[in-house]
Amino acid sequence: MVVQLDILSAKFLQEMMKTTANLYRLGWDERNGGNITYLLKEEEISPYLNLNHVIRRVPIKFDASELAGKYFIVTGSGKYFKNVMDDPESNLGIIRVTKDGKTIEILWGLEDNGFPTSELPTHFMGHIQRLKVDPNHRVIIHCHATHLIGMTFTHPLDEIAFSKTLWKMCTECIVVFPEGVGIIPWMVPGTDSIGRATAEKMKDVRLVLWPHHGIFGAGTTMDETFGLIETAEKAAQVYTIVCTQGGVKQTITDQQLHDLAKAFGVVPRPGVLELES
Ligand code: 2HA
Ligand code: ZN
Repeated sequence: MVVQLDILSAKFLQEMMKTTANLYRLGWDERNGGNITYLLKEEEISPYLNLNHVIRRVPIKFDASELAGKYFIVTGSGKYFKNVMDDPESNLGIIRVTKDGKTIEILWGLEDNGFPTSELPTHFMGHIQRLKVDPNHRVIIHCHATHLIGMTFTHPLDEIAFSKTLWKMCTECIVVFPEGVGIIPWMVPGTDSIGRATAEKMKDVRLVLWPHHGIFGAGTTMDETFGLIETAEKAAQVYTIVCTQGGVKQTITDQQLHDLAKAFGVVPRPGVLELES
């Protein structure tokens, strides 16, 4: 007899529960805002689930064949991050992409006929793109980070200018996201088009801003991806405070940002900083 362990004790499930709770606590995922997808290895899931037992099949509208056979734990469409901790089986799901990339198989969760996140096209297209850049990239988080959204009303939506402002607000920023942030135009969420536009940006960056909506972050682990968003959001919060205090009187200079990048062995996105003196 095969003994299956309690899936609620699985590290990946605990990470999903804690991260959704943190995002809610921080006020970045009101109501059903936000979504997370986390690429899992078969050997991470197999101690907990019979992988031959498909609960439900859900067709998808876009081609996910590049992710054929891959497993993800995802947040559910219309679900509230606030509720994940108390009822993970309804609010989260473990899914597998079929060989033809046209259907997903639900292996656990999404009880009461739930569906994966409405932003599945953006997440899947993002994973396809990030895996090409770095095969260890497994996590994509979307949230409604408050101060970053605020900045999309008050700051020019130019990637170079936006990245530079964020870098200058907190010393750590250039070290954490030396490639800067990507920004797409305002678009209707939940569509394949916004997925394609976001994934296109993800060729070069791990952070993509959706003006007047929120941010997407991609990374290798839940901690790293959450930390990436947290760092950018902190810089946006400092920017907000700086503006309300009357604006910048002094800041980190471009030369100091070059020095930081050198000290930490990162290469800043070309075109943001003035050339070294
Ligand atoms: O899941 O955040 O962008 C709700 C959203 C859509
Ligand atoms: Zn959203």
